[in-house]
Amino acid sequence: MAVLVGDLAFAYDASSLLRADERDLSLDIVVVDNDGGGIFNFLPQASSQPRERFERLWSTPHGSDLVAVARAYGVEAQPVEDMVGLQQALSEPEAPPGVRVWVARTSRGDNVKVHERLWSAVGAAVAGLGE
Ligand SMILES: Cc1ncc(C[n+]2csc(CCOP(=O)(O)OP(=O)(O)O)c2C)c(N)n1
Repeated sequence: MAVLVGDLAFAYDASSLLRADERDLSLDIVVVDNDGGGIFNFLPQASSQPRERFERLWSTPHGSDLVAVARAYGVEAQPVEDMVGLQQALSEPEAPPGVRVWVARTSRGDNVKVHERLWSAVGAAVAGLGE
């Protein structure tokens, strides 16, 4: 089984990894690490407030190495180098049981731009339906 979580959610509950190896678990935890709450970059505050204020009050970047955090709890952890490598690791049939953490570094700003492109494409496609 695999779960996908944001970096803040992971950081809040990281202590749940303690002694995870003693549980009968086969779990891959994929962390999208954009150094803070990326969801808030979609709010008007992201552009209406000075960057420093927005980062302090909304994004709350942790600045932590989450691979090191997971390893400190005794869990196997690796940075994600690319999507192909992650897909192969998650579909590995011979993977030993246990908990593994995969940390994918992303950018909150780039994420908003990707969504804006998708919204434009969807809007254009939907507008084309009426023709
Ligand atoms: C227990 C709890 N605390 C705080 C919040 C408020 N909250 C909603 S989204 C969010 C940020 C989540 O950040 P992250 O897990 O990094 O995911 P991302 O937004 O980057 O996808 C917070 C703090 C919440 N929903 N639940």
